[in-house]
Amino acid sequence: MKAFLCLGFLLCLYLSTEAKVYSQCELYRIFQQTGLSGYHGISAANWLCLAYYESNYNTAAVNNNGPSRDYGIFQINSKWWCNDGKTSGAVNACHISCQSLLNDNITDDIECAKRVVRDPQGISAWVAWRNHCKGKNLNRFTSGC
Ligand SMILES: [Ca+2]
Repeated sequence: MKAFLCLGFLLCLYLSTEAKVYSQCELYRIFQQTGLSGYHGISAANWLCLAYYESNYNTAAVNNNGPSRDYGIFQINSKWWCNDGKTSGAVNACHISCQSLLNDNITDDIECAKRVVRDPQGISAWVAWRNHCKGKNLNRFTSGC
């Protein structure tokens, strides 16, 4: 029992030290470097707006929506895209563990986001994008970076 508690504590410590809240300009640079900016015709400002309203740029963000959960800065869903081992009928189209969407390395998150927008729904798959970013002036997301 002691060993389990210790393992649990270390795991929490590991996960909490690995998570990160990015700044807008830091994310902007990473989006440029990884080719997310402009991917599928979607500008950096749109990606930043999406990530802001989905997670506040916090990689540790998890939201439980009942049958499935959303993970990381892009709030990627366990029903379709990642595997959290507790979502029935999960597809895991990105072939990744949902836990890997919570650490400070967002390379895999970006690859998965690219996969999401290649689907017919495109960026409209993200409710926060539809509600807060679609058709809006998004200059404030990239100005000053
Ligand atoms: Ca990651």
